[in-house]
Amino acid sequence: MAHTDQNEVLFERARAVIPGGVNSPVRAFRAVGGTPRFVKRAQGAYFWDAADKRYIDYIGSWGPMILGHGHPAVVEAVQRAVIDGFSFGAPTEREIELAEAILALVPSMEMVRLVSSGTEAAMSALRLARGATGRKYIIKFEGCYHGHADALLVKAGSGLATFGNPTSAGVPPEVVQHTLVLEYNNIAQLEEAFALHGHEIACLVIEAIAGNMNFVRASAEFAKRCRELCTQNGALLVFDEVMTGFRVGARGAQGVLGITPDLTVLGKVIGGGMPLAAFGGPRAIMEQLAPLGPVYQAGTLSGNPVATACGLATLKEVSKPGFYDALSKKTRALVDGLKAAAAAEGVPFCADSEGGMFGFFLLDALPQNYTAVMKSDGTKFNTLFHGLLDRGVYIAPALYEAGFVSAAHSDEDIAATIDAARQIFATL
Ligand code: KE4
Repeated sequence: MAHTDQNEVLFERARAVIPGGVNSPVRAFRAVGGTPRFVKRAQGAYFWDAADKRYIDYIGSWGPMILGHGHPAVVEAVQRAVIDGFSFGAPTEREIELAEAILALVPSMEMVRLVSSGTEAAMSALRLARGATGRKYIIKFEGCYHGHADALLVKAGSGLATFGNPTSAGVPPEVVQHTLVLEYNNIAQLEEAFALHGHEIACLVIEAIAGNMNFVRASAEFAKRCRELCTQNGALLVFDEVMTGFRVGARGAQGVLGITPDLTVLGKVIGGGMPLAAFGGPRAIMEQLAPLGPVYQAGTLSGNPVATACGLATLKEVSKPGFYDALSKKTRALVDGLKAAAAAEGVPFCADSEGGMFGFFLLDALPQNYTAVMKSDGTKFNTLFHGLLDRGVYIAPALYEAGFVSAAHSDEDIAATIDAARQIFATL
C-alpha cells in the first residue's frame, strides 16, 4: 500500500467503516478533490494533521472556535465540569446560567430552549412556528442551509404556485410540499409569494448574512421587507444565526441589520466546540413548547452539563470589552490583504467580512444570490484551495462555504496567509 502520508492511510481506513470516511459530507473534500486532513491536535489558530503538518485554521470547526483552539479558561471550565458528571438527564443550574447569559446577549429573546445541534434547533424552531401559528407553509431561500431536517432539504419548485422539490433521497415530496424556496435578495419574488400564500405561511427562515453560500449579505431593503411582510401576514420571522450568532458581532446578524426576528436559532459559538445549540424568542411563543404547550420537542443531551460549561466560558470571553472590535479588524485585514494580492496579480476576486466571518469569490463583484455564487470558477478555486493547503493554510474545502478568524490568529498568521495566496494568484 503506497501512501504518501498518514492522512491517506487514515482516510482509507475510515472509508472502510464510515460512509465516505467522514461523519459529515463537507469534510470529505469531494468538491475540491484530494485527501482530507485528519486532525491530530489543535491549539490556538492552528491544527496539526496526522502527518504532523501545521495548518493555520480558517474553519475552526465551522465557526465554534472563535477564541481559537484550547483556550485555557474554556479548557479549565470543561475539566471542572466533567469531574462533577458528564450527563444527568435532569435539570442543572448551569443550564439556567447559560440561558440567562444568552437572553442578556440577545434582546429579541425572552426565553430559550437548549438542544444539541443546529439542525435540531432549526427543526424545532420551525415546528414551533407552525404550532404557534397553526399554519403549515414555510419560506426558505436558495443557498441558505438550516441543517438537514427533511422539510428543509428542498430546492426551488417550478414556480411560486408550486412548492419545493426534495434535494435528498429519502425525503418524500409530500414532506417538502409546504416549503417554498425563493431567491435570496429578490424582493419582487418575496412580495409575490406573500401575495399568493401570505396567510398560510407559518414562518420565513433566513440566514441574514448567509454563510452557506460562502458570504452573501441580505440587502437592508430585502431584510426590511422580510420583516414587514411577516408582520403584515402574521408569519414569524426566523433568523437562523447558528453561524452568525456571536460570530459577526455581539448581537449577531440581527444586530448588524437592526432587525428584530420573532425566533432566533443559535449554535456553534454558544457551545464553544461542544454539541450545543438553541432557539428562542418571545415568551408567548416559547411557552407553546412542551411541557407547557402543545408543541413537542425533547433531547436526552439537551443542556448537557459539560457543553454548557464550555459554552458559558466561551460567551464570557467574547463578552469582554473590545473582543469583536479586535476580531473584526483582524478579519478585515485578511480580506483587504487578499483583495490587494489578487488585484496585484490581475485575478478577478472580491471578498467581504463581518466580525470574525469572511468570504471571498473568484468573481469581479460580490454575488447577491446562490446562482451568482455558483458562477465562481471552481477549477481556479480548487487550485487556490490546494495551493493554500500545501502552504499550511486551511480554508473551507468548497467555494460555497464561509471562513472564520479566531482571536488566536496573529498578525503574522494573517500576513503569511496573504503571502501564500499571492503566490497562488500569480499562477492563476
Ligand atoms: P449542525 O446540525 O451542523 O450543528 O447545524 C446546522 C446548521 C444550521 N444553520 C446554519 C446557518 C448552519 O451553518 C448549519 C451548519 N453549518 C455547516 C457549515 N456550512 C456545518 C458543517 C457541516 O455540515 O459539517
